[in-house]
Amino acid sequence: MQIVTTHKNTDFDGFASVIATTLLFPESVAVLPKTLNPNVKAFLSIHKELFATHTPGDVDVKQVERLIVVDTNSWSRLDRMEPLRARKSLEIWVWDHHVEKGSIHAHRSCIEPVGATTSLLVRELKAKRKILTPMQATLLLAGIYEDTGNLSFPSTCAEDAYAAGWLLERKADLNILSTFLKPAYSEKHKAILFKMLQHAKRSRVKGHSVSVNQLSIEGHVDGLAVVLRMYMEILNVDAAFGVFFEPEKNRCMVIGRSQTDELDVGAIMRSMGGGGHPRAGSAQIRGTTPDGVGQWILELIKGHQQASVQISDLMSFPVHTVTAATRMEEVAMILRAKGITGIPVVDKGTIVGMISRRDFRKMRKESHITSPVKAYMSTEVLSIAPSQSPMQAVQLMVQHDIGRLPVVEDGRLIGIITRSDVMRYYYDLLPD
Ligand SMILES: [Mn+2]
Repeated sequence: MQIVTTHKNTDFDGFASVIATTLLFPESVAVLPKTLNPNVKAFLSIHKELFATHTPGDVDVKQVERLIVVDTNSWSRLDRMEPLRARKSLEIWVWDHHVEKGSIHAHRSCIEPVGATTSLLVRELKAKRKILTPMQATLLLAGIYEDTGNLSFPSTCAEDAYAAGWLLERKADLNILSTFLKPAYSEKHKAILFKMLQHAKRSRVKGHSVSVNQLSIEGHVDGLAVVLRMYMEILNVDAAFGVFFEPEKNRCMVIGRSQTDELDVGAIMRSMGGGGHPRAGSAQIRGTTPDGVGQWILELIKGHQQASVQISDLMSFPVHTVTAATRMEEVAMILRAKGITGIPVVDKGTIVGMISRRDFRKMRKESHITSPVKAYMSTEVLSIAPSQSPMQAVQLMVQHDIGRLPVVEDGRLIGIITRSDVMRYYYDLLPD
């Protein structure tokens, strides 16, 4: 006999993974632990006939030749499977997304750090071109959505989104799903936020209002970023940091959020070994006290003030320029050779215009290619100062639908910043 089971207090990812396994290997008997999460229990009470499941009490463990374990890799999290542990002849397969080594030694395993175990099984169902009913697709999508916070937790991978897309194609029903999934902001989150607010402190660091909050939590809690965002908004501070201490693992999960570009949370988190972008970041720190981590954050904010990223750090220079008398054909050659889409027009170091690939469309006749730039350039030129922030550059580019901004200091052109420079800055720094 071949059985498939998952961890106690089964969540949707565990349950969906069990069902996905039975679709992949129809000879598998689905065995669910006695303890199920309340929302899974509610779902099962309505869909019982559609999903054939058994309890560990129903199966004769002696008959089991192959055990498939999904969404966990440790014996202690399984329900009544201990008798199988010592069996030499037992074959074990594992599908899981928790990459820390567990106590189950599998003969065959698929363990990858994706957002939900269900996504790994969906990948196989897809490869084997299995046919799913809308009901099955709905359950599998619930597994992915619950573990990834509707594909929004930082642990979400492309694999999860591919799997979700495939399940939606198979008519997964989002109305049913939202009835059973707990909201991203749950009772647990509410309790954490309440505790944080009880001992909330505000401090003023380098002109910014900042709140660093330390809290012990029991076990890993997903979606703490939602809590931190609410915390920041309620306290109305420029930046908020949550230091969530997990005593049994002796580690701190640090989450930071900022509402100002001058306080670059990503830079602070990178200094702590994590990652992020200017307005959001996180880090995991082991073997330090939460208070120590809090102190460290404040020190870093003090130190990072001068180092917050300015346009001068991102701009390119020297800048290629042309004069108002340069001929359009020459501009075309320069744009092509340099792989750029626009170029400032200068007169004795001062910008007098901007000529871009788009301006070539204004030419009516082929012979105009020999005309001077002056005839086609745009003379209303926006510029930015080297001390301004990347966000200010983005705002100007979006407002005026332009792809590049000359960087001007004391009336002198000192560099150029393009949309891709800014985007690279925002996206390259995002954590894995
Ligand atoms: Mn899971």
